Amino acid sequence: MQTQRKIIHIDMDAFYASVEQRDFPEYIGKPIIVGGKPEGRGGVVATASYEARKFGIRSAMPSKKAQQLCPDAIFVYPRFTAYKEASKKIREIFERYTDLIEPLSLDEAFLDVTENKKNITSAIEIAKQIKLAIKEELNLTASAGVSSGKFVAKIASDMNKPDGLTFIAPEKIEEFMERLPVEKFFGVGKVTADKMKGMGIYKGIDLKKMSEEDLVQHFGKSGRFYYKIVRGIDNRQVQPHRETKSMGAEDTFSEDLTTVEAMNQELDKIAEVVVTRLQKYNLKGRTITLKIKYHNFQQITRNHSFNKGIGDIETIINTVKELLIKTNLENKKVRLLGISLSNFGKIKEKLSKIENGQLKLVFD
Ligand code: TTP
Ligand code: MG
Repeated sequence: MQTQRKIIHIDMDAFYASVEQRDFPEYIGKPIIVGGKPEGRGGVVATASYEARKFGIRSAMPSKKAQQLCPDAIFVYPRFTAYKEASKKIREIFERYTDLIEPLSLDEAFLDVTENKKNITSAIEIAKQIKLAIKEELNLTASAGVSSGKFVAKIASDMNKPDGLTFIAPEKIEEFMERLPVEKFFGVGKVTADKMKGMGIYKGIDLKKMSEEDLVQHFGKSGRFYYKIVRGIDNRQVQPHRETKSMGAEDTFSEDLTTVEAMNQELDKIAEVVVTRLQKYNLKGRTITLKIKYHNFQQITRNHSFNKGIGDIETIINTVKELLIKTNLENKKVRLLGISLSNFGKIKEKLSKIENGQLKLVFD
């Protein structure tokens, strides 16, 4: 019999904002917004302290809007060097327990502690110790999710934030998934969640009623994944050496698109999702790729490369729309559109180059 895996997902609480509050005690207890300033053309919120979140402020929101919601909020520019330093120290704490660590961004990682360097049998105990070490040594708090698969561990870490520790026992996973609202499914963006709701799918239990073929027909490859995950099947390994090669989003439509206007509208929505993801992982890509799947399942991709990293929504939207118009759209019915960025290169530490109140990431 295969032993039940023990997976921990750790995610730091209000990461950038917490580092700022730690390093500048005058910010403690105050609504802090890390990101671009609201003046001028205006930047966006990278993250906000929990005090600021009470006003409805969220990541990726325009800073101008955040200021309207909370006029007393204090805006601070990101200090990536400090976040990288904290991220490195968190990793050193993880390494006391296991080398099977898969970082997803500066502030989150999966750990496989089925076998661990301290021979501790309880993954909950390890999660407790890691949280304590982060608090004592770094003066920061983290939330942890513990389960037997990556998907549920990741959802669990978000359930009792901040400073949470949530364990979902393997025998409870299926029931947990049945009750889970679709928008909480990791990887299901707002667009897909809305589409699911339009089909009467609100929770895992509704997804479970669909056949695998139906799910694939409506959601493409992801459909197969949903079919498995809702049944608690998640054997994906913790991959310590995974590198992000491309990042994007795509959507399969409930009705095929036949006009350029409709396609452009969908591209606007998909681009928004892509940009939010890029921001979260601090990435800019030199290559933008448009994927089109026609109603007969024939698929094409078109791409365009730049000599610098791209992460802004305008360039992405303009590029994919140009790529789209250059394809032959005559009598074509489109069932899926996707946008991805790749060719990330190394992000230089020169991150404080500020133009028009917005922070720019610079590539080597
Ligand atoms: P998150 O873990 O998503 O957010 P968080 O740590 O600030 O808050 P939470 O307690 O809910 O986990 O992202 C980690 C960091 O990544 C965040 O502190 C700032 C950055 N980030 C962006 O720059 N842009 C984004 O859109 C998001 C979501 C995050
Ligand atoms: Mg976090």
